[in-house]
Amino acid sequence: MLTIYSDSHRLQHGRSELIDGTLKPCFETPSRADMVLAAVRQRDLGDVVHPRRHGLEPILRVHDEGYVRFLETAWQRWSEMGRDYDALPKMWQIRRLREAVPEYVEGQLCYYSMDCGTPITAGTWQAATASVDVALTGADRLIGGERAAFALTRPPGHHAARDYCGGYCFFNNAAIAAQALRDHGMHRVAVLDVDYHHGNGTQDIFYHRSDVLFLSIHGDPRTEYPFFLGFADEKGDGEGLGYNFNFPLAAGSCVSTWFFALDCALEQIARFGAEALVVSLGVDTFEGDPISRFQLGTPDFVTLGARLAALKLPTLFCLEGGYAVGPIGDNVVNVLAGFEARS
Ligand code: SP5
Ligand code: ZN
Repeated sequence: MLTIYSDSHRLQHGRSELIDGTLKPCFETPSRADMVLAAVRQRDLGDVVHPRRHGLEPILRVHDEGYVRFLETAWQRWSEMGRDYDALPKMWQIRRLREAVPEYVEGQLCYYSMDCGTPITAGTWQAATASVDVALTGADRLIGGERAAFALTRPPGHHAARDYCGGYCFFNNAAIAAQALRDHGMHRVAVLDVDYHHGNGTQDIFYHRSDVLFLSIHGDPRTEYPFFLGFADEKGDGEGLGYNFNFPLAAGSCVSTWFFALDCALEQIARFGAEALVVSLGVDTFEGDPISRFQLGTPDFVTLGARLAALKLPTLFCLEGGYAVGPIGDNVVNVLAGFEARS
């Protein structure tokens, strides 16, 4: 399988995130992508190519222009105030506060953020746009007739919605790629999110649409991040009613429970008649993940890949979470190798 990768991911290197009440070193680090790339090479998954630049147009098909311009200028405006440390929000536009977009950069940072774990740094814009290019180059390959591609996207994307960042995500790589597939003639696209955390951004983006099916298997938001979305009764709205499926599982759920939910999701994808599949591939479902609570073992990821291959669809994998840095490479490549073995 072809891998698309850019060194620019390194430019996103935040210092800290707010977790359990304290500022801790970011879990989402450059070493994650380095480890995945090393495993891709070591296990001979296939060629590794650089992304092609796609510009802002495909991003603006999915994201709000004000939000995009904010990300483009945020670091410069923040650093012009003499600040040389990461930009993190400290307040949110919660209920009954003014809804207008603030003018001041710090107000905008608060307005356009979902959490205090997604630092904007000097290189965020470059890294986030390169990550989108990685996903879009993968989509190009599918459009060109390839069976599958692996977009080694970092920073990840599935928590980023139309007009906010969060959960280490700035642009929703998988959603932008799915939209690109739609714009290039694929009529029905399914996005399956297997990251431990609900893909709130992707759900938000496609919630009113029937041409992109969204499905997510994740830790139950009653106890797990992102808390405010990802419940089973969220089924889509308007035209999109019946095209959104959430499979929240209790934290600590066992492997067979997880695979049962996967089978339910795959059945829906087959029923939908998808012409292509985008997989939001987080491996924070791993038993050793430091911030998550499912129990998949490294060999289980081979099974996941094999089950995905059984759909017989053109498939684009976009990397999302996974914070057990040592095993992340094997876990990710196991999915891709399991897929290839059954293709
Ligand atoms: C892409 C992705 O996987 N983003 C995840 C963002 C999660 N951020 C908040 C995690 C909170 C975890 N709390 C448990 C801490 C264990 N001490
Ligand atoms: Zn995650």
